[in-house]
Amino acid sequence: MLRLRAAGTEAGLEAVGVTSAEPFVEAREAIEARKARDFHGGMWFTYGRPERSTDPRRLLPEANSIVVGALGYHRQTDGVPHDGGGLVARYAWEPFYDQLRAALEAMAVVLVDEGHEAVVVLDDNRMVDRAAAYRAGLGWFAKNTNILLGELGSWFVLGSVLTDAELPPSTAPMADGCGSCTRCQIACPTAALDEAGVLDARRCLAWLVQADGAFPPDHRVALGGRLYGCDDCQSVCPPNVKRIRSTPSTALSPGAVTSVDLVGLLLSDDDALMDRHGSWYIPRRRAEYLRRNALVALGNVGPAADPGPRSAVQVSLSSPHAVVRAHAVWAAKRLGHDDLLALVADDDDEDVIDELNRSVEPMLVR
Ligand code: B12
Repeated sequence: MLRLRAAGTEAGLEAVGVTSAEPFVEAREAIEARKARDFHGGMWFTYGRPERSTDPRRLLPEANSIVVGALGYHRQTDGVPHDGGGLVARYAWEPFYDQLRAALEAMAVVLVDEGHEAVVVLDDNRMVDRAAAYRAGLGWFAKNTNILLGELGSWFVLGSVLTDAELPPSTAPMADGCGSCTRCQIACPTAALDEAGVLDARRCLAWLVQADGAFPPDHRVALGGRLYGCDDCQSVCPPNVKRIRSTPSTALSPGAVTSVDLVGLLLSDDDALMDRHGSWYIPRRRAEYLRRNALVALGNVGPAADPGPRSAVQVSLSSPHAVVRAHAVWAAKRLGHDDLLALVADDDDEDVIDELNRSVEPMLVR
């Protein structure tokens, strides 16, 4: 176990724990309960086949143990230029899942060397990562549903190595430490966490940027300048705030993407967009959904008086994709460029017509 842990920590893991390969009964119940209340908002992931995602032995029938690892992704942002709007959530700034996979593989190698089977799994529809981390004693389920590693905070991605080795489980799950704190619930821009520990994905901006179809009109203004993901429920969490103040964070890697120039994105061609951002969850792997998100963000941050946002909206109004034209109508109205709507006056797509008829609160001119 010492060799195993050392392999993981040398490869960058900040915490390693072990649990049995028994099914995650509570996670299955939680998934079913959320589906019954429609809280999954059309998500599939682990919700698609909960009987599989909550039973590790569906992945490795001989599994006896799960070794769980956590890789920290908080990075220093002092002096990082902010590039024209489109905010990217921290977990997507760098390929942290690749770094996590490499660290888990380093532990798998140790197990295989000792004659065991080992299967690495992370951020995969076939396994509930948080439930494994919780049972392996890495942290508790915070009210924002993230696994909070005590004073280390929650800026961690999680993954596992399933193995037939019989490893001694770590200590019991960590006791709840949120107490009476409700900061994450209050900070959520769309009240998606009104019930502690239960996320209503229909309102969660992190899901809405990944979901298919129109961006829900009621949550467009709340999206602000976000392009991908949302960090609000973690940014306000006291252990996260404290850790950032007291521990110097790792520097950002060259090539990290913390924000994306929205105008540049909207003026790029689809191939360039997918080349740059293809590792993100983009609905149906189609660039028009990235444009949709960018148009909502642009409608919120503008600046309305600048020629760049105006020409990005103008180009988008002529898109062959109705979802892009429809959201460009919204952005044009938000930025006060109603004169551009003449470009879609004869559009016969229902969604575009609906947007033309929708009343939109103009953005305050800055
Ligand atoms: C689907 C999914 C999403 C969905 C839904 C998230 C959700 N809360 O269910 C969306 C797209 C919204 C999303 C967003 C994010 N995600 Co996500 N996501 C997943 C995925 C693929 C499955 C999660 C899942 O199974 N949910 C099902 C529900 C039922 O699980 P749960 O919320 O954990 O449920 C437990 C708690 O609710 C608890 N519980 C039940 N009742 C109560 C009551 C109280 C009072 C409390 C405290 C707890 C509690 O028990 C439940 C069962 O175990 C995992 C990867 C994986 N394969 O596991 C990543 C994962 C959960 N996501 C991750 C990340 C980083 C994020 C974001 C931070 C990214 C971002 N910045 O935008 C946000 C965080 C939003 C949030 N507050 O959850 C990490 C979380 C790491 C961590 N420290 O916890 C994971 C584990 C990916 C990874 N491998 O690292 N995600």
